[in-house]
Amino acid sequence: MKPKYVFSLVVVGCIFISAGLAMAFDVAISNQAGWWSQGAADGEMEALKAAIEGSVGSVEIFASDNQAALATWVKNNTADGENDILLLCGQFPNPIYAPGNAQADDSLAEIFLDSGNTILNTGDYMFYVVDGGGTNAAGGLQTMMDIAAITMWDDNTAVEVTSDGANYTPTLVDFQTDRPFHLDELEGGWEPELIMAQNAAGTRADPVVVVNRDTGGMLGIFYQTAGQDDDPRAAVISEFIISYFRTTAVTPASKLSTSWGAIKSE
Ligand SMILES: [Ca+2]
Ligand SMILES: [Ca+2]
Ligand SMILES: [Ca+2]
Repeated sequence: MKPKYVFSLVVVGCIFISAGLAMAFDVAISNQAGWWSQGAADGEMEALKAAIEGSVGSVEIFASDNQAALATWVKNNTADGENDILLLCGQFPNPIYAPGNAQADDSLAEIFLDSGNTILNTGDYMFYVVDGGGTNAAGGLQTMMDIAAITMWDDNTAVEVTSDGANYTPTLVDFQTDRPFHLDELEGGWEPELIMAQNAAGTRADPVVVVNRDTGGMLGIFYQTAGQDDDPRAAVISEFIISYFRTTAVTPASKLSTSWGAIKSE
């Protein structure tokens, strides 16, 4: 083969790889804030959107008065063959999960999760609060994960950044989380996927992403803290999505062609 054709193939291959990395998944953000101010959530989520645009297939923000459209997004992205991300800001929108845990297994949110998609949360206890009240309480997480006793208690739990956290989310520093994932309460197919910061005993973590090995569904929490508007949510969550999630969690076909150095130098 003539050298110029080889060069052309390399160029086409690189374009294909770039397109594959950029288009592998979509992101929806529900910016209805719980345990931090709506103003801070509006600003941080706009910053997050700007940071990941171009690195993901699409990113859309849904406000609290637009949750019917969010439900449509969830339906459309449930079984499309992509591991898509739904990011919540501390409240669980009622059109995708009936308040009070009335849908034990057939909510739009759980079907989305169990179809191999990802739900992330920042702010209040994951899945606990709906429309300003603790209507779901601890049962929200328990019902979504099908783990009867899992909780997210323990105010002021000190967590230290792990080597993975330093690598994938360089903005993250040691802090105190108020609603950590309890790694020692994971059951069934659930196990840690990426621990970015954890307590000394390794039993509590935030930020962390856990995966269900049976379904491929992932849950992740970032800064489940009380009233801390200044936590660098947009920076850390965007670093996670652009680094770890985009290159490893969704396992694009081009994974073997992708080096960490190449990603970081983009
Ligand atoms: Ca999608
Ligand atoms: Ca999907
Ligand atoms: Ca369930």
